[in-house]
Amino acid sequence: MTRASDFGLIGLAVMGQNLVLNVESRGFQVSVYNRTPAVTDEFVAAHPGKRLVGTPTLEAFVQSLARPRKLMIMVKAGAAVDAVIEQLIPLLEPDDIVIDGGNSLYTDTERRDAWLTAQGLRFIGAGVSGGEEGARKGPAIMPGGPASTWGLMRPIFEAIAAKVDGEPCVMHIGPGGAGHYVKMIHNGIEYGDMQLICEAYAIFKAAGLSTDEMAAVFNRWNEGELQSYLIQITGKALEQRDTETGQPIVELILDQAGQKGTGQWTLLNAAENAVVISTINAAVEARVLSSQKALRVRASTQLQGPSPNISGVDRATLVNQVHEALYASKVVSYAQGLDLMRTMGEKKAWGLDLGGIAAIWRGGCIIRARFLNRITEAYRADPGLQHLMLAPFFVEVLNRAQQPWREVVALAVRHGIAVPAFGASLGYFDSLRSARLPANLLQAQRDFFGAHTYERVDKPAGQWFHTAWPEVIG
Ligand code: 2AM
Repeated sequence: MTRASDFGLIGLAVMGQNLVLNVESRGFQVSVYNRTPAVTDEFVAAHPGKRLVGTPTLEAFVQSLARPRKLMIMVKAGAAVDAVIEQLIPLLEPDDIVIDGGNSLYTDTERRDAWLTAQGLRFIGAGVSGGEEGARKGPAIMPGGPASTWGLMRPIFEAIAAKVDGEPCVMHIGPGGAGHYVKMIHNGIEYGDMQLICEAYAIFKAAGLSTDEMAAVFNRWNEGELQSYLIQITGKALEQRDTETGQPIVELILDQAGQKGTGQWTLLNAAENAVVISTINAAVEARVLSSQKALRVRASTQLQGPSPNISGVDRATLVNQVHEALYASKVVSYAQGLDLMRTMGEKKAWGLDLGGIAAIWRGGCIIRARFLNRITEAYRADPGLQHLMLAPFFVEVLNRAQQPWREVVALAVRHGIAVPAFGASLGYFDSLRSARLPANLLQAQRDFFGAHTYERVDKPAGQWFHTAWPEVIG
């Protein structure tokens, strides 16, 4: 070993390996360690001539790093992260920086932050998005932790992050668990985007479009307002043929979706904070129902509905209407995710820069999309923006889209095509724009059975009333 390494990484699974290669490719020397030493040896041997230092023990790993040490843990989220930290603590020195780059739950990150801070160390919980390819070529990075680490980590983070218009897709998100929290919201939004696209596909399928015709639609959409990585890969996925049968591969894939939990975490957090994220909610639940295939097959023979065939509709009109439904629903979904981030950011005093967060999501990550620029602009124009759906640009989009959006949801409902996320988004839109909701009757019910009292529209706010409701027997 010639000199101390600039950076170290623990955990050489594919994400870890790709991140190491990314960091190294930017001119840094990287030490690597893996619990199973053979993996380290193989990895280093597979990349001759690179500035990689393979270390057989955690002690040797720590000793190989320049101080203050900057080391990233890329092991399975959960107990493994704690196990590694436990082993690291006695080996590290004050001010060393430990980064957890895995998909950790933000409350775990908060706990680890307090734990390492108490040891005189510095902890960064960094959300890293972009999958294996992003890790290698440039992910979006959402680091949370003490501000004192940002200046030290910035050169490495900015060097390895994706770039959009020359700007690196990384910023210091906030203290404590803020980084992993924002990554969690990113994933929730990703669930929403994916489900909305699937609902568009379901409608096209009911209209009789072939997968090639659908691919052409998504490819065209990817040139416009909906341009995004997920629209792009949808077009490509629909074009793909099975090598064995020659059939569109999508039609051969079992309709049973998996999930790793970040969507459910988002839902739990929204419930805790009384924030409505109905689109993301619908998306998570759609995955749950999809996974209950046997139950659905049984129900399909017993529960009746209309034929999902809508092949009689005018295709060009339908495609335009679905475009609007998808765009508007997507706006609602992002607005809800941002609402949750704003609420939590304020509660935790994280000082989240929502416009900045939208900007770093433009590259590297799964939800990267052109329209994120519009979100950034909305927050730049009005940093105190209460709700994305009230930003002038999005008001216009939603007002333009609302009629075709309704047509799509109505058509789907009439023909028994399940569109839970389109429907949830439209329901939210209509609730939000209702100056008066039927909650007056709800308040009457609450007062009726529980004497919960109510305010009146014709009396000043803060005055509470109770009615002597008639007695109900039986
Ligand atoms: P391994 O090669 O020794 O299994 C993904 O599982 C990565 O996390 C792998 O690099 C794996 O190392 C590592 N990993 C999982 N659990 C771990 C633990 N408890 N301690 C250290 N590394 C762990």
